[in-house]
Formats: sequence, C-alpha cells, structure tokens
Amino acid sequence: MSCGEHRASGSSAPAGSSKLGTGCAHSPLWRTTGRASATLAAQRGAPSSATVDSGCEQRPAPYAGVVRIDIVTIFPEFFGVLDISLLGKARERGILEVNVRDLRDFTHDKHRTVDDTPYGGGAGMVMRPEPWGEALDAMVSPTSTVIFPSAAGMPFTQSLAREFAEHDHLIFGCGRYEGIDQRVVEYAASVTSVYEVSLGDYVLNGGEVAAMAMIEAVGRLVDGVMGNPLSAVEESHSNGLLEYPSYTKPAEWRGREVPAVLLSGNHAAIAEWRITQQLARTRRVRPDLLPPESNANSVS
Ligand code: JDK
Repeated sequence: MSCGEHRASGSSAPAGSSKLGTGCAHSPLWRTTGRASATLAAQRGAPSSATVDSGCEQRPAPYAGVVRIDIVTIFPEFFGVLDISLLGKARERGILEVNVRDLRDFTHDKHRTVDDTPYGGGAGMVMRPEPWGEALDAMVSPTSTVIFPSAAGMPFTQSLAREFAEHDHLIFGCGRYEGIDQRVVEYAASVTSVYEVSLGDYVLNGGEVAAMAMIEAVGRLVDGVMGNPLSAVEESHSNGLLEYPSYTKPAEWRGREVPAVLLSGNHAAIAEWRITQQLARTRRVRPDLLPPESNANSVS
C-alpha cells in the first residue's frame, strides 16, 4: 500500500470526486487580519509531534494530530453548539481548534453587504465574491483544505470524513442565499485543494448545518487520536453494513424481551446473530450498500 492511498496529497483528487486541482500557491498565504470573530476554541501549544508524519507504517494511519478548522459564515452564532457537542475533550487536549469567522468582517461598505443579484437573472441573491476572496486570503495556505458545502457537491461519506481528519487545516465556506459566486471556488482551487461537498440530496437554507454535520463527523475521528483508539476500533468493526440493533437492561421491558441469544453468553452465536441482523436490515432499507448480485432477488 502506498502512502498516497491514505494520506491526502495536495494535488491529486480522489477518483470520481469533484475536488478541484491545486494550482500554484503564490498568492497571499498566512496573511492574517485582525478581524477574527467568535473564537470557539483557541487552543494553542499542542505538541507538534502530534502531527504524525509517517502515516504508512500501520494500517489505519489517519487521525494524525491537531486539526485546525476555520468556518466562514454570516451566522457565526450558529456554531455555538459546537462547544457542547464536539469540542469538549478534543479542545481540552488541544488537538482540535475551531475558529468561526464572520464573512461580513471582510466587507468594506457601510451595510456590510455580502449578496447581490444574479447575472443571467433568476430568483434570489448570490454571494458576492469580494468578501470571500478577502476571507480566504486571510486564512488559507497551500496546506489548507477548503470545503464548500453545496447541494451540488460530491456526497459526504465516512470515508471523506476520514480523509478530512488527516488534514491539518480545514476551512468551511458556508454560503447562504442561492450560493456563492462560482469564481470563489475556482480561486480557492488555484491556491489549495477544494471540495464541494453535499450532505445529502435535499436542499438546506445554507451551508452551516452541512458544515456542522461534517465537523462533527470529522471531529470524532480526530478525537480518537488520543487515549482510546476510537478510530482503529471503529474501522475494524465497520463492515460496510448498517448497524445491528442494540439493547440494554432490563431484559424485559413493557412486555418486550431482549433477543435471547444476547443473554446466552455464547459469543460466536452473538456475533453471527449480529451479522444476520445487519444483513437483513441492510437488504431492507439500504440494498444499494450490498453488492449488485445480492439484489437480484430483492423485488419484494
Ligand atoms: C450551501 C445556500 C441554499 C437554496 C438553488 C437548489 C435546485 C436551485 C442554494 N446537502 C446540501 N443541501 N443544501 C446544501 C446547501 C444549500 C445552500 C448553500 C449548501 C448555500 N444554500 C440554496 C437553493 C438553491 N436551488 C436546488 C434548484 C441553492 C447542501
């Protein structure tokens, strides 16, 4: 297995993805404005050794240390919940740092305008490129990965979450209205690697909820770097099927019993039962996850 298979390399897009190419990186790098807004977790001083450099010795090499996340949005308050949901342990340990930046801080007009009417006509408004350009210039470097949530993006999956967890700087560009002027995406792709990512085939009102979901999915993988190797455990236990059902005490509740096999102490039987449950459930609700031949008789 080559390193390229599980380490994100700056310029090669994963097969079939809509990641855009990396261009020359001559434009403004590490230029920081003093205009950061709400800082959710400004943890510094995590040991740089935490940034694993040799990801190729062992099997699942991802989750390589500190991940910085910048979020650009016109609704910075939106991300306050990250304090509750995700950042606790990871933030304490200094392995995850999240900064929320208000796009309006990168405007210069009195009304801090971020939108304008669409060229070509049509309903709604489009986000103007200028504030986005300034925001990106203030935080992007060639080692950054810029993620634009978009209903037109590539699907977000666990494997994409795993990939993002390997990167050390993620920038989420959260659009609103009818989206962001496409030249912003092109510009970002001329500086570093860019992904347009969809949370699913439904239309949200903006990128924030999608970014939040992705940050949570990525964050729990980064979390796994420390102490208990959550990532490795999860990897070895995920077989690509839907989960088996879980039960806890009491053994009988409102007339419903926990499946007897789970109380049997027979670990082989339990493992077999769980796989059977996974297969049945997957065939019922997500036959698309099964290999094509197993769907041959799935008419009913
Ligand atoms: C980012 C703005 C809202 C609403 C236009 C789209 C077909 C034309 C954008 N997975 C997922 N779903 N939705 C998003 C997402 C929505 C966003 C933004 C991400 C920024 N919006 C919006 C309507 C349109 N409309 C459907 C017809 C575009 C991500």
